[in-house]
Amino acid sequence: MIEQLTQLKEEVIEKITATENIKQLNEVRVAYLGKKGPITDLLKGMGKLPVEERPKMGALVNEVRAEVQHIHDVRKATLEEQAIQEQLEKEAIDVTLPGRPVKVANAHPLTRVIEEIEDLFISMGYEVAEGPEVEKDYYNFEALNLPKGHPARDMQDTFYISEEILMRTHTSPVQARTMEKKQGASFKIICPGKVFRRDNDDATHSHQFTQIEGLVVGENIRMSDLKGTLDIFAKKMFGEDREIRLRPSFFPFTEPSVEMDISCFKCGGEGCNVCKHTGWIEILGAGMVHPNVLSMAGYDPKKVSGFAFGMGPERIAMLKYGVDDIRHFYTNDVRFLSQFHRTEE
Ligand code: 2NL
Repeated sequence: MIEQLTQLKEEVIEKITATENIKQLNEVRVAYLGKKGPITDLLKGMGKLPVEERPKMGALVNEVRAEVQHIHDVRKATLEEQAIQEQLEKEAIDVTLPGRPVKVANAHPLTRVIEEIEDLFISMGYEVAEGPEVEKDYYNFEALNLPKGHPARDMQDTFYISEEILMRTHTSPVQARTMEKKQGASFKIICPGKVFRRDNDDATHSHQFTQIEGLVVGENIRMSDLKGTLDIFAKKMFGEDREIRLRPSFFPFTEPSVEMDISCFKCGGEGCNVCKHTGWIEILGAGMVHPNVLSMAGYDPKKVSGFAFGMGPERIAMLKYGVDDIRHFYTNDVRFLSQFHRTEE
């Protein structure tokens, strides 16, 4: 029986050592150490032994069982550790691999142009002013030296809400409101926003578009201040080697009025398709604030003066990015907009 026990011990140790996973080990444990296993059988069979041999034999069987149990426990710990390691290896993330590029949404090209212009003027001490898109006839026309019946009112076909309320046709009413609010104090503002005109949409016209106007009011504001400011603007937006040119023009709210051209940023003035072979590109309108506009807002035109300018961000963006149809800005076609996206690495 001792021999049988020794053989059984060797057999079960061999089986335990050969197991490759917890499942196999469990099977061996049930088969050898379980209630129906050979060790239990041995204990049960002790009844056949002479009485004096039973305690010795019982102790021996228990010793073997304890030893086998210990070897089982050690194997179990080893296999469990091995399983954890395998799982960790399987789930390991290689943080040194390059990441997948993520498309990052960008501002709309018009917003970008507007913010670029805002930033430039903010750096020169201007404040950004905003106002209502649904406006009073008074601020849109009257306060800007365009009384009822003025021929220039026909120049802008207007969406009227009622006789006195309309969709603003330019951002100038924001400036008229600001002048009124400042009560004679000097200031520098830039006014971006949506404007509306009754127009048939085509490649260069839209019934809704954007505008940025600037206004500086104070003592001794001169034409040379306007010219210097516009020169900085032209160089920062279109390149340091830009030159500007002022041509006489007319606006009801400025006197004198000018149109500003920049030397062509594509050909440098030689003549090309962008500047239509003139060497110059028209960018904006400007002028010295009309004395009537100043006095209507409560300023004394004998003591203060001002300059103003206005431009269309659509036109600036079309020139800067080579866009050939203004409608691209409003249709939200991702094939157009994604060209202004950056891909972050
Ligand atoms: C253009 C020309 C311009 C102004 C806008 C203005 C506003 C006030 C007083 C005087 Cl409150 N002027 N604005 C002046 C000259 C030109 O815009 O071509 N815009 C697209």
